Amino acid sequence: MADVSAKRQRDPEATNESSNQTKKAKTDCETARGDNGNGTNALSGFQTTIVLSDSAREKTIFVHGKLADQNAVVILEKTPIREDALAEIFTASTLKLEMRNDIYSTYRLQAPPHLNEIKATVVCPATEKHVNKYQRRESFLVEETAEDYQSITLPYIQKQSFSVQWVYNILDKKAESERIMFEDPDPKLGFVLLPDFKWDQKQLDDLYLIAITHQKNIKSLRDLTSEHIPLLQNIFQKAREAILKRYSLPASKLRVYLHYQPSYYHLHVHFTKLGYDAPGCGVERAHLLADVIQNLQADPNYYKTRTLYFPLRADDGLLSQFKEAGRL
Ligand code: DD3
Repeated sequence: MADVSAKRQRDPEATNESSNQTKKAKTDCETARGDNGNGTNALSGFQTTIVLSDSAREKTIFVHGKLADQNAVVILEKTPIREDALAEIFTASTLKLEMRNDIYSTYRLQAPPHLNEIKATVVCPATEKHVNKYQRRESFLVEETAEDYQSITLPYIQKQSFSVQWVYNILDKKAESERIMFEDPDPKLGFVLLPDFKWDQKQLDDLYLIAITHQKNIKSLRDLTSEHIPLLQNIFQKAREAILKRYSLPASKLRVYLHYQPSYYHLHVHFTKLGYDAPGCGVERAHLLADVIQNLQADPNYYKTRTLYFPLRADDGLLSQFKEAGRL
């Protein structure tokens, strides 16, 4: 951790993911990617610095460390037990009795390795922002008027120039092209629909897809006006159709929404399964796409003029900007 903040002091651009330094570092991490096929693996050289957060309930752990001399964040998550694996779990596992009492007994069950996977997500090289993001922090609700957006938020996000290179890689088929589930290539109304990182696609319970617009100049909800209604309706309709076709999930089982603030400033829409308590689906951050469309129909400048509320983490640079402006 200490070296991350030290790096920042020396190099104010250290959080800019598209900096040359980061580009060079990427190749070092690249060699650490994938299975080496000789018993070692991409993560065998990972040196843990600190556990950023963990959750027994969510069965996750977020770890900061070094991978090939670069800062890295590794996220480990136990995957849900699938119904279609049950037969094999019951027949092919070994059981160790822990205790027996009356009609109750508990065991430690060791499932066959292929049914006992842990999903691992690696961010390397990780910026200070990535490291901060996964640290448990208090958050604060911010009230952002239209003027606050112009004088505080917009200058902040422009100055940060958050890299959305990974989004462009998806749109340009330079990454994840085989994961694309549906695409409407229209430059104005089009989008790409694909599984979010958070979803391993093994079970529908935690279905999480994102629709990323081909238009590159829409940063967030705040940029939307009535002129974007056709785009939003197109995404709403075609993505739900594609999800029905592919996963047999009807619109009545889907939560379709935008985040404000988003985690990246390129317009995208979240599709999660109703009943899955997806991170960021709470009222303080999620705006239902159906509501967004209706609000724009009622008032073309709804999102340009309304006061919007959202939570910011204690370590978020934008929060400091709101504090400095005396808005918190
Ligand atoms: C991200 C928000 C961003 C760490 C992590 C995720 N879905 C992504 C790159 C490719 C993707 C995503 C930033 C980054 Cl774990 C830092 O998300 C992604 N590809 N959410 C997909 N399909």
